Amino acid sequence: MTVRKNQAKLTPEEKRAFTGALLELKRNGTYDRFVRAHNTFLMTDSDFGDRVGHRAPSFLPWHRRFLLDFEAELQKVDPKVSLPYWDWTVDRTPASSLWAADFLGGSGRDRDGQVLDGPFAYAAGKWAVTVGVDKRPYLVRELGARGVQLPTKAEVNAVLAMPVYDAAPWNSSSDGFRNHLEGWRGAGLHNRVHVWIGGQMSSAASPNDPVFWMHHAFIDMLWAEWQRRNPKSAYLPGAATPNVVDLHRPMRPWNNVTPADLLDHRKFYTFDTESAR
Ligand SMILES: [Cu+2]
Repeated sequence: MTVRKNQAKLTPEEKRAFTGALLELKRNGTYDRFVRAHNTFLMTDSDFGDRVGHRAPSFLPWHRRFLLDFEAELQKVDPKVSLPYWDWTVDRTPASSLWAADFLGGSGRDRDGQVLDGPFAYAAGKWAVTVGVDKRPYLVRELGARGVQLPTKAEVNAVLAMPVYDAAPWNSSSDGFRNHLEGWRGAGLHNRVHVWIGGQMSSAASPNDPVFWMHHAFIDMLWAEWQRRNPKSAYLPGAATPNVVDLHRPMRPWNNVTPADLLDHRKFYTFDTESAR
């Protein structure tokens, strides 16, 4: 069974195994298929039309399945690898070990935001950005440069206390747990982290930056934590609703995968925080 660990607790070998598997997926073309898929969905998801990956109740199950597919590819390269999660309420500065040269590398240089250290630096020759919104072939980060802070534990706890999963009109204006976690309302949790990192992470092609997976692994963990704290709350909508995916409707691009199939993460993996329970 896969165990997802806090990135801050990975051993040097675990960090090497994870970044090595990422580089191999990049080399064999698998990685950019995932970037392209995310880009396509983000561009077509719309508040007033069909929406599945974003601005919609299925934001959480869609990304859970997207991460599961990606983790399965990593494990084809190295069966010991799992997706680490990044708890940005704790590791919340550009000085965190996450951004060291032996892991993801750090912020980009002032002139153009280009990341210059770590395994994903352009000059290292293994991480050319090919799917994107502009022509820059290098990974860009501007950690904390846009005047926003990473969300705090208090902001997260306030959202985890919201008992209703989602509500009409089921888009970026909804009042409920999903939309506050996705970050279109309130403190802006998930979206604010993308903005704090900047560069490709604040674009539709956000998976170009490997931190995408660790950020979304934590968002996924917060969904599981919300379920634990709100055991009587259900995924909504429970029945057919225009333009969005209800509990039992299949989610594009998968065949026969519904939100109901993805509600219990323990079918697929556990978190390191759960083993002691
Ligand atoms: Cu995201």
